[in-house]
Amino acid sequence: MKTTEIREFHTPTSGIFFRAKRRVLSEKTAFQKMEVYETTSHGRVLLLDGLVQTTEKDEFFYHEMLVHPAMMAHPRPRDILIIGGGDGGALREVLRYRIRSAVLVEIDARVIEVCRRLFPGLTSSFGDERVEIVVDDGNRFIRQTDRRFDVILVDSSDPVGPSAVLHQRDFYAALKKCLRPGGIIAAQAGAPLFHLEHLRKKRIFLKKLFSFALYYLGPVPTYPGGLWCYAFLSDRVDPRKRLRKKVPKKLKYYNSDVHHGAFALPEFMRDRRRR
Ligand code: AG3
Repeated sequence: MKTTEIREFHTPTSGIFFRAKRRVLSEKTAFQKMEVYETTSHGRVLLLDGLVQTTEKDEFFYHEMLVHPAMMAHPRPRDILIIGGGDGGALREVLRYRIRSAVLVEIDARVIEVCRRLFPGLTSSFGDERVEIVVDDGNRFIRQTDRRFDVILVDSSDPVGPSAVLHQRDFYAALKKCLRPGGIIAAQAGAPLFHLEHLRKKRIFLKKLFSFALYYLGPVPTYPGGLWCYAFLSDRVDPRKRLRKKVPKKLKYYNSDVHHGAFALPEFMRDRRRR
């Protein structure tokens, strides 16, 4: 059988590879290069600019951990904003709650169109009546909207390319203005093994912006280093407190023990500048 090899380099000399059965799609959108491959081991794999964004096999590790800590810590999340996340995975998790509305702001309409066709397990929620899809630059959207949200999720890619701004101080300062009192932001923050310096700097500005600015961790087997970092940001809610709600049914990764364990940081990631 003819196969194609896909590789993502995590450093100049290491990375991850898949031997794909076939290439399902490869195109240059207005923003980035998008590829989808069919593999035996991981199902369909989506890459943007050569970086693995999602695989059908392990997407739940990431999407559940991006969404549930914030949704569970908030006493009553009603209106939700997702920045990025055009593959629909985060939205699917948000819709497990009794929310009023979810706005998804994705910069690249092609990501949405392609994922709708090729990743039905992720995008089934796009048709839900509570959902509004906006094709726009998230960084622009948050500066011009007067809507306010209870939970904001930042499902960006790495701090290079179109996602770079979504990792900067200015963006978080503007995002904070879109929160209702008591609101929570959860944002993917990168690979502790490879982005430690970036994470350290980011923690400094996040702590100045929010009373609670905490990193938490979860594995994502196909992402660089295998261990992924997320930021939990709020002025009111401490996610380490006991959860007061029932965890949605049928999750594959997240539960309340995982929630609390995720906020325990290994030695190399501890904040030595405790306030
Ligand atoms: N967002 C985070 C992707 C980061 C992957 N980085 C990498 N492979 N170097 C994923 C979007 C999924 N909804």
